[in-house]
Amino acid sequence: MSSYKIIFLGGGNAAGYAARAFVENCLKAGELAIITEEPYVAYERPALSKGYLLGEFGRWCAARLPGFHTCVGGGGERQAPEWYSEKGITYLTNSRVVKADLANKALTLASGEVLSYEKLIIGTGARPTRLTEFGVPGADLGGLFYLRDVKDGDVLVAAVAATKEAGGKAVVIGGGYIGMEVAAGLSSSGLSVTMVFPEDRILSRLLTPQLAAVYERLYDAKGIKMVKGAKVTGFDGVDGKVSWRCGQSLDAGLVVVGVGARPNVELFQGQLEIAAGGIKVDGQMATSVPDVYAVGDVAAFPLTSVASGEVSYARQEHVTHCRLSAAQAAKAILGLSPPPYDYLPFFYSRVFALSWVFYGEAPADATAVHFGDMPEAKCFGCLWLGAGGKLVGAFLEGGSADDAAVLKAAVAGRLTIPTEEGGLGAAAGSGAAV
Ligand code: NAD
Ligand code: ISD
Repeated sequence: MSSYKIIFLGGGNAAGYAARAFVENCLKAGELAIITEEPYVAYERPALSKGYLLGEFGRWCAARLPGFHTCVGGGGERQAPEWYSEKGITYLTNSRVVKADLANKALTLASGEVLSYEKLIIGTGARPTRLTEFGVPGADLGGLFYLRDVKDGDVLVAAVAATKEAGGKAVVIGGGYIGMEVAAGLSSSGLSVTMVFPEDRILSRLLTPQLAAVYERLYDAKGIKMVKGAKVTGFDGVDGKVSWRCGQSLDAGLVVVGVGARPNVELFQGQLEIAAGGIKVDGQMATSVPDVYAVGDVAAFPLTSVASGEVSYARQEHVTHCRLSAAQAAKAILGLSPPPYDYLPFFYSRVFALSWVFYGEAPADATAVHFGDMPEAKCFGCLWLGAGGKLVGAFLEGGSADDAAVLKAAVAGRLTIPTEEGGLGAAAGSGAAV
């Protein structure tokens, strides 16, 4: 049995950032092992739904490993496999953990090998929700693709190339982050894309109708069709193609599904407290079992609502949280007693030539105040004002890093914006863009 002072279970973004934090804080050679079922050391996952899909079409700028190993996305060193060996970190790739015995501090690999630890960090992430889980007929056919890891990305890039030879039609199911980014990627690769999603607008959990309209205009100009308010009701396979039904029946060479993600908690069921579908942790990322920590997509941590000030356990499926929570757990394990994890929700995306950031919350009952040159789709955004004119969320398309930093600080500082006559809130009430 091999023994380690610290084991990080999972090889996603968080693993690379935890390793970086351990090294920065004087980790000794031989103390850390990282276990992943993937064949690669940690990489910046956001690239997969953005630069990776530019594949054949834009090879000069397509993201490919080793180019996007962590921590290049967070402004750090590119940690290729040699980085880990130089630091004395054991990185077990192609290694699936099939049993986690937290009481005995032991992990069993699919090979039968057992590893023991003094401290464990769980960063098992999330997996795509499958349409088979909803019992959609034909959802298990070839021709349907999901996107979560490099293997998925490679399969998809190959399918894009094959589809271009065979009609060039693609369908994207889901109007969320994957749907929006993948549709742009497939379209940029030369495919004719139709998006199908149940909501009345793209990325409806964040974008106001006004913001969504700008992106929808762009997608329309790129030839991307949208079937809104609809769910696919089934698939039929014909000659390697997929025929999908949604009121009508249409053919496509390839279908990409992005209908959400589920946290990977199964190994720990009955052993750890669960909250919000994830592993419950405190402000040090410590779970309900001593010496076991959880970070990234799988962790449900105490999050203070910007709007209400209330604290509740929440998961955040975003790379910034992966990075910060991983560093937090590393510091806690090293006895550095970091202040309780204080996270401001953040999301960003890039589609075609556009690029946006969002800080805070976008509650339905807040007043949304739009600003900027939305018709030109250049620099514009939205502020969400809660009770008393308190700024609870801010969206910015096309601004500079300094602009984004100002908005972030304003949301983090719960800036109050006058809502009396002539103020921003009044402008919003009148429906004006300011
Ligand atoms: P999502 O939650 O963003 O979007 C899911 C979409 O699928 C929604 O439009 C939803 O209504 C739709 N949907 C749900 N069930 C459906 C069904 N039965 N039929 C048709 N549509 C259905 O999830 P996602 O886009 O799949 O993203 C997965 C994960 O990856 C998330 O954690 C996301 O945060 C992350 N991600 C983030 C970014 C980013 O932050 N820029 C980019 C890519 C992925
Ligand atoms: O920013 C992102 C992005 O593009 C993702 O895929 O965050 C997600 C992470 O992978 C989820 O942690």
